[in-house]
Amino acid sequence: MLKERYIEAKRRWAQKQRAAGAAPRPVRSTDRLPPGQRLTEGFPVLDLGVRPEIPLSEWTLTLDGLVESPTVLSWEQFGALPQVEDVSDFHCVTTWSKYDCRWGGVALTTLYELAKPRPEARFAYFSSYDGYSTNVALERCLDDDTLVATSFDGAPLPLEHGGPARAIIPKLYAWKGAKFVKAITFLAEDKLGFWEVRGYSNTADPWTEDRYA
Ligand SMILES: Nc1nc2c(c(=O)[nH]1)N[C@H]1C(S)=C(S)[C@@H](COP(=O)(O)O)O[C@H]1N2
Ligand SMILES: [Mo]
Repeated sequence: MLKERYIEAKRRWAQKQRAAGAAPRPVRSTDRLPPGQRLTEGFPVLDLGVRPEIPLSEWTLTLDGLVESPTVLSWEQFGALPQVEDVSDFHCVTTWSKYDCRWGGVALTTLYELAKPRPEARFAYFSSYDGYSTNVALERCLDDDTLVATSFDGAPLPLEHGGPARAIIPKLYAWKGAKFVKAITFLAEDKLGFWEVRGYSNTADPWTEDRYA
């Protein structure tokens, strides 16, 4: 079932890329703002008060856990993977939303294909260089708009927004997107992340105001 979801995500991605070359993106619905959110024009920064500066020569992204091919990617290796761009809306649980964020990087489906999680793996646990972590069920994030992003608006992702690389999972509240991402661990059993152990919702759906557990 995950496999089908994964294939379907790749198919939609190809379709989206093709459409982007030929025609403008379709007009979105007007009820774009999830309940309880307000639109911001700026881009607030939320972190733990730590912004780890990792030289690119020392940066790595580890893909491990229940995978057939445990992988440690250098910055060069990461940059050599197929790169994609996706425009999405960003919803922070503290009630601000930002529209039309243009992220560039590597699709989670590409990393999934590389590491080859075993069928028992149903969760992803993201760990970051600042000690942050967050967890997501694969069926909720193995989609064509989930990226490990290294650019924002066509420029390298700034440190304050999680550079050099961060996860983006647009369909969920933004705390599910780990800034300064260091590892993605595929697990059979769910394991709560930094905010999830502190009372934030495990599922984090902005459309149902699924904010706190
Ligand atoms: N590593 C790390 N990732 C993180 C956080 C953090 O403190 N550390 N904060 C989360 C929260 S609560 C939000 S709302 C978004 C904020 O992203 P931004 O600072 O780019 O707006 O990052 C999420 N990812
Ligand atoms: Mo947040």
